[in-house]
Amino acid sequence: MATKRALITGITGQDGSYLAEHLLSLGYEVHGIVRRVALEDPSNRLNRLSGILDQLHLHSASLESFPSLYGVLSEVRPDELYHLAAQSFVSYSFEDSFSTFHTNIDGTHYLLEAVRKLVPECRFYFAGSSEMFGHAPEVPQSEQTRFYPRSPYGISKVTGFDLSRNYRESYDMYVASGILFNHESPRRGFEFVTRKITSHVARIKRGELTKLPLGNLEAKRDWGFAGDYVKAMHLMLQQEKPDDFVIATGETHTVREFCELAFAEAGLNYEDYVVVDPRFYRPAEVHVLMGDASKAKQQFGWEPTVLFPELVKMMVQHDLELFQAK
Ligand code: NAP
Ligand code: F7E
Repeated sequence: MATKRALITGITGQDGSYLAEHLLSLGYEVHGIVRRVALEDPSNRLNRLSGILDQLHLHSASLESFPSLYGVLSEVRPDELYHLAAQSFVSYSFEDSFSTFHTNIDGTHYLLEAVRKLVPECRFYFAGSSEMFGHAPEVPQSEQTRFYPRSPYGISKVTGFDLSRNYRESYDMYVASGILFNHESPRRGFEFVTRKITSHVARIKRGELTKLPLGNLEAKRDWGFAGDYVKAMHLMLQQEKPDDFVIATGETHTVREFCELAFAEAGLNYEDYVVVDPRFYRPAEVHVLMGDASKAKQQFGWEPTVLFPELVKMMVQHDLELFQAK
């Protein structure tokens, strides 16, 4: 069988790096879209890809530019396209909703249109999010749950999801959306709450910091491991027909519980260090997310292998070593 060619947008991010490794392990030829500046500063901006850089084909393009995306697609002509690039930080989307919409909505639209024009048989994955559920009318949330986004980020993902479905239905294209709940790892960005906590634990342990300022400690999230979730992205593009799937662990925990376990993992009591700082509250909060991934389990056998305590432990242990080495 001919080698399959995959193109990943957002390959430098947490998920992009795990997905690239997974696809390489399956024998794919892996291409990635990066911003031009990343190629100028590879040691910093491509650091998540450092172990596999020599096996990748990287192309510079911008989600803000249709011609640049069109150019890469006409050169690569992928069999599968994983569209992961996005302004993914919910807090920032309140500060600059306009650029979030431009990147997340127009960027998705440009890609879908370029695929339709150039490679309509290419299978397309859209990175949807549990933030689309927002103020959800039910717990747990499934593919049937109504969307009620509570941030510009959530709105941008609902629009990307609707665009993706509309291309599937209007042009008979293979477009699948994952509705992924929070997934974390030692490669998570430092501003997201899990990595903020685990990196602070490590720096407090070293005596570099004395406090961890956080916002809403009662928010509940369904946290899984990114390495498990990228496998589901790949499986979604291997089905006979394109469809949308929730990917989640089915458990929910508060930010406070995450703190409790993370500090305990380093032999500390979180109550001695965590302070509530109103600057980290959001104008509108999503209070409870918990996913029902039974459709994915039934259709392609996907299940999480890493649950909450193991995830916290993995991230804390990684950061204790990382900051020890600094
Ligand atoms: P991430 O670590 O923040 O990575 C985002 C990627 O998008 C980076 O490679 C970034 O490139 C790229 N990007 C951002 N703006 C861009 C632009 N204007 N042009 C080109 N590239 C741009 O995110 P992630 O956690 O891997 O998430 C991957 C996708 O899944 C995102 O679409 C996110 O919204 C979605 N998602 C994530 C989760 C989660 O819990 N992680 C859950 C549901 C959905 P630079 O390196 O150059 O900044
Ligand atoms: O916040 C609360 C905050 O920024 C989680 C993205 O990957 O997952 C992610 O979005 C919760 C929220 O992730 C702080 O209010 C408290 O309730 O880690 P987060 P997120 O907003 O859930 C979804 C599924 C995505 O799609 C997104 O791309 O933690 N929280 N105190 C805090 N959050 C942050 N960041 N910082 C705090 O100090």
